[in-house]
Amino acid sequence: MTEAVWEEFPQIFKIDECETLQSEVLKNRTLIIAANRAPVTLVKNEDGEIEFQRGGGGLVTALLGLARYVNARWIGCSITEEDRQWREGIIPLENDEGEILVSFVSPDEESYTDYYNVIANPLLWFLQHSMWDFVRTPTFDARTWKAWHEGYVKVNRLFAEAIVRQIEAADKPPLVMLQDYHLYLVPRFIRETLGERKPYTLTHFVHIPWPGSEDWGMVPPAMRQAILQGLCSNDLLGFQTREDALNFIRTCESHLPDTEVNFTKGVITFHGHDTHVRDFPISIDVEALRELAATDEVAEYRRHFIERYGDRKLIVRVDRTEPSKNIVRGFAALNEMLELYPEHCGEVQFLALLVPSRMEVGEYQNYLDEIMAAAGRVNALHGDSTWEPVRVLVGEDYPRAVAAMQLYDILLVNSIADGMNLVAKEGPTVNLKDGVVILSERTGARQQLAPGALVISPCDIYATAEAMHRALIMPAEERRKRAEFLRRAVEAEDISVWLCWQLKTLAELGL
Ligand code: GDG
Repeated sequence: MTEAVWEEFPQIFKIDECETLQSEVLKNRTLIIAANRAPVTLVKNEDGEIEFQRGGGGLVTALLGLARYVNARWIGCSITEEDRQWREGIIPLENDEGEILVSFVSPDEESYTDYYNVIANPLLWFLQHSMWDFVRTPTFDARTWKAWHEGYVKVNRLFAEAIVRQIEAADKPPLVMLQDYHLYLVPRFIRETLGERKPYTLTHFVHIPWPGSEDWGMVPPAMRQAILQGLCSNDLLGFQTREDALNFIRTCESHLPDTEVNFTKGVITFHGHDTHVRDFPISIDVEALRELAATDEVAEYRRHFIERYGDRKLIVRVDRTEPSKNIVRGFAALNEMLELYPEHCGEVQFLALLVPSRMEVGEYQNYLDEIMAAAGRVNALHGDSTWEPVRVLVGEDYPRAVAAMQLYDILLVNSIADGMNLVAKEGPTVNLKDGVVILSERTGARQQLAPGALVISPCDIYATAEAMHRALIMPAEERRKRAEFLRRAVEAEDISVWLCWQLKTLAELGL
């Protein structure tokens, strides 16, 4: 890594430039955000009063931040019975950030299950994370087609109807910002209903990878074309990386008849409508994360970790228990590293902080079992009465995850495929030890972080083991430079930049 490489990270947008952009672009608009999840869920407290619970994460924070500049609405699926009954209302935001109108779409339970647990996850998620095993999966049987029509299509229609209502009620030209793979059909349904009756702009951001057109070739044409036509009804379509954007254009060229594509300009023309395709790498809220990292709660976890593992080198991973995160191969790599370099036995501690995910889906239940078995195997092979090489902590506890990220010597991010992977950006932002990041080349994060990380191919257990060893013996100066590169790269492009690029692109394209 040369000095010159990390001079290439100027601050892309200054904070005030970002604020001007947001207020300029949004001042004459109505903003409508739609995502599977609303930014809040409602629950009844012990006294029977309704309370709002705000969703975590940078995306909610960044999008809610827009409510300072504009009349904003957010449409999401109801989760609780209270959401369902409440249906719609204004929610005040913290710290004078304005207020937002939240509306819940409430499909019946069976439609929701078909939409979410049969089509979106696992079918689309598995396809887009290259997790199909074509000899056995996927199969599109009568059950799948029922789930498509009576689940995915139906729920997408409900979203479109709710958005159309908001567009029709809006007093300024609406900007609709759709999020992710749950809502691929929504843009087309909106256009079919509204036509040119009112001016509005549709944007859609896909948070997960977009695989090559051959993979989409395994999806039956009716389903595949509905998805592509849906997405080609947007004005601006965003992906995490340039490669995802190019894959999308190629997929349309191969599988959407009557389409014109322009790779250089990033434009797809379908039935006379232009969709501009770009990459907007998402990021984290650096300031908010650092504030959390400075709390007593995180400090308490940090003290606990230091007390327990302080004399060992820490290899940390933080993930949902999700097959695409490649957790089992991560343990196999530790095993291989301990076999190749036994001098690290007793000297390292692998800490896996895992958040249970989609436990209602069979593949995910099995994967958790595989994770526990793989960890147990490494412990049985290499551990003794004084040392257990792998510790798996299962549960949701973000402050604990942040404390672990502050203390890693190595952060392992070895996803089979990952839209971005925010942990790879959070780690270097809070880490206190010039820790090394081992990063899968199939994460979106590698587009910005590759020069500072040790980049590996996710199925290459040997290379991952070698990278662990290299990180463990890396001279302090190289660790410092790499860690600084990563920190600066994330600071230069945090979550506000993700939003600003989208707004700037809309302004430049006159949308
Ligand atoms: C999808 C895409 C893309 C960790 N432990 C807890 C907890 N976390 C936080 C992490 C991180 C977030 O959850 C997970 O984000 P990732 O990006 O790593 O992964 P996905 O959940 O798969 O996210 C991904 C992202 O969308 C954004 O576009 O980057 O590629 O798959 O911030 O630190 N959060 C809570 N409790 C924990 O215990 N609440």
